[in-house]
Amino acid sequence: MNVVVLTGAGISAESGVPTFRDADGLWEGHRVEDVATPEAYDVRPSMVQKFYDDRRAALAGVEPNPAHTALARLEEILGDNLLLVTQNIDDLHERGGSRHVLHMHGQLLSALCRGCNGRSPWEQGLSDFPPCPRCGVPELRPDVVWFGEVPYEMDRIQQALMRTDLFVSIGTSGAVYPAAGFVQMAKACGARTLELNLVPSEGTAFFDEARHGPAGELVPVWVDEMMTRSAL
Ligand code: BV8
Ligand code: ZN
Repeated sequence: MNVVVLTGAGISAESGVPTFRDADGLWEGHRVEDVATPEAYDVRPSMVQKFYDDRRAALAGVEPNPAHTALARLEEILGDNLLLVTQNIDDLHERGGSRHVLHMHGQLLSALCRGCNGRSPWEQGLSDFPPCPRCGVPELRPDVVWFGEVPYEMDRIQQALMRTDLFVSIGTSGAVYPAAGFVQMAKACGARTLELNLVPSEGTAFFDEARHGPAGELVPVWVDEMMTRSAL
């Protein structure tokens, strides 16, 4: 059985990582949509760098929760038949044991060089504009996909959605495209669709089944159900 799982900020909420819609999506009084853009970075690079430096530093203080570790158990069983796509830029799926995670919106622990376009693992701050480890140019930006930029590995995601048997969306509001459109793509190609979210998302009507509650409770229960199904 082929399964595609899409996760959003809600899966990390119980780990203490604030979601975008908490406090109605504000960070230090700025709307996230106004900070997470190339324009904001061009006009006020230090403000945008600080937004990501703060979030990168906060990773040290959070731990994966049972939803992350349950998905790692599912990967043990399904192997390559599971594609885990996350919109999150934290490393909680990896720290929860998942070995193959597709970060369609990039990740905090990576830096992208505007000089050579190279990407390098990065744990420190970027506000002091350190030299790129690959080309030496001091042009490192957060390796995240901003509004108006193209998400990573869209071809691979679309290929997987077209042939999957099951599409499961966990902890996402369905507010941002193209991720919010994945359920329709999967459904159009014959997949069953399941939403696991605290409350009905904006796209909840597209799902065959929706369960509402905290991911830390819903995801382990769902993974246990998957384990007992012989059809895996
Ligand atoms: C693109 C990285 C072209 C950076 C992010 C008008 C109409 C439609 C679309 C557009 C439009 N104008 C512009 C667009 C396109 C735009 C877009 O969709 N804008 C929105 C605002 C309308 N999209 C883009 O620009 C994208 N690029 O379109 O390029 C293209 C298209 C297709 C193919 C090729 C090219 C790029 C968007 C990426 C932006 N970067 N993140 C960073 O992190 O700082 S977006 C960011 O917000 C997240 O990554 C995520 O994707 C998004 C939404 O966040 P969620 O993860 O859903 O979190 P949210 O807080 O919203 O919801 C949390 C949910 O969890 C809630 O439902 C809550 O109930 C639930 N929850 C809470 N606690 C729990 C829980 N669930 C379970 N358990 C809990 N405990
Ligand atoms: Zn470089």
